[in-house]
Amino acid sequence: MASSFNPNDDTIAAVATPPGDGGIAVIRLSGPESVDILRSIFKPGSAEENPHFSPRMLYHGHIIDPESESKVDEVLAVYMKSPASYTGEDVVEIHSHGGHVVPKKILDLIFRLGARPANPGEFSLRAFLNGKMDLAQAEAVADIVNAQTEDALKQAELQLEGALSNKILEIKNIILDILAEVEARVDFPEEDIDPIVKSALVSRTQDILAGLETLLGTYREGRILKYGVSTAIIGKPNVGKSSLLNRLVMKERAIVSPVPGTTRDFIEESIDIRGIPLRLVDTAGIRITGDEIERTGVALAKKKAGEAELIIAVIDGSAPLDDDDYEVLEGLQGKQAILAVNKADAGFSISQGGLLEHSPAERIVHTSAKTGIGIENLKDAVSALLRGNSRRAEAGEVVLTELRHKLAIEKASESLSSFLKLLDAGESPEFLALDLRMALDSLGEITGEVTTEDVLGRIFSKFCVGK
Ligand SMILES: Nc1nc2c(ncn2[C@@H]2O[C@H](COP(=O)(O)OP(=O)(O)OP(=O)(O)O)[C@@H](O)[C@H]2O)c(=O)[nH]1
Ligand SMILES: [Mg+2]
Repeated sequence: MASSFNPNDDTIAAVATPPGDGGIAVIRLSGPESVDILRSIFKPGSAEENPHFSPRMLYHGHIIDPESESKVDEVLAVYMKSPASYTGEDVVEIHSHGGHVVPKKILDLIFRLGARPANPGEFSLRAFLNGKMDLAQAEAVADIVNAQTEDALKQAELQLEGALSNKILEIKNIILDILAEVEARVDFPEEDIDPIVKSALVSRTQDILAGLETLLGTYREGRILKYGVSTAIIGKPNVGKSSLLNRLVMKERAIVSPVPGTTRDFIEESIDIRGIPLRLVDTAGIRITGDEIERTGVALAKKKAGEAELIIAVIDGSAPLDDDDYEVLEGLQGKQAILAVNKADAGFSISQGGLLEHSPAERIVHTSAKTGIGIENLKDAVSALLRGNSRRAEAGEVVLTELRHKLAIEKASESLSSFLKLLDAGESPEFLALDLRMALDSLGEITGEVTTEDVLGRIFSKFCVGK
């Protein structure tokens, strides 16, 4: 472990709740001075003169500025003694009133008394460095905070409980066994490995490789769970894009009107479709126009369509297609796209055959944003397209959500494949051991046994302050 962090020698503090309006805020301290700092600013509400602060007891009182002796706020405070705390250090949490002013005033007092502002993720970094959790678990903490859907939350909770870490540990233990077998032969490099032992090593390694392959296959689902899917609703003006967005998010979010060119700016909303978080963007209707503002909107719509991972293209099925529609349809080439043939309530006047030139049948859905017809089919089509052939993870099954983990597993697989090749070629045990060690190191990166300051910096800086 990188020792230059010296995690334990100073005391950090931050407001752990989001800024802004709120009934209460939680100010958190971690480090050796935490309790002393609390003692110097806390005056108990009851007769008790100078509270002893028994661990895990909630104390009611006031925060007092020790210089001016003025009351800052009425609070509850709790002390969690090292090592039985989130960070493994002495931790104090002060529950103050919320808002912008009070928590900041208390925090400033705390800084005056010697604590320093915590960096993003620094509480979790300390928890990791103090062995309270491994790196994959620390990353799961951030995922819990950032989860957009129930499924994403469940997955993050699984990983925080150690589901991924345990799986990696199991695999590492098997590799360690294989390594022990191989190393036992290092002193006899001229002797060939017994064919029976050799075939056992091969089959065990192949089993591990198959397990790693299965895990890698979950990344598509994991990524979707974690990051959501950027989705642009596009189409020519007046086909019902904004109506469709409103229908999907179940509120009057975007302005709808019979005037073509109503939406100019883009409107973004997050929704949960069959457990998949979508970041849905409604855009201006795409057409050639003399209006400068609308033209800017059209350019923005095309940009959003270009960036989106998924497109929901909308056409008005009750009117014949025109050039503006064809421009939209032609833009779908090579894209993940669903075609919503909207206004299904108002009759149908385009040829289904013509549409099939632009989209496979299973991606064409007839909808009415007005009545709600076909909306469930649209959700099914989106979910089927995004999940593709990838199997949906069963409840309780761990999936890969982190690119970092995926890359580490790929590296480990490469090393194990190389080990198999060298074993087959009758290479000396020393060389074989090298590949096995590399595989172990790669897997160790996931849980943080093998890591660098740089990697830690990158991981924890993505956290919020106070976590
Ligand atoms: N009959 C019927 N009318 C619809 C449907 N969806 C939308 N409309 C109507 O079509 C008109 C345009 O709807 P919008 O949702 O504003 O269309 P848009 O594609 O966002 O239009 P722009 O923002 O101008 O590009 C409105 O009068 C809607 O009430 C539908 O499914 N059926
Ligand atoms: Mg609109």
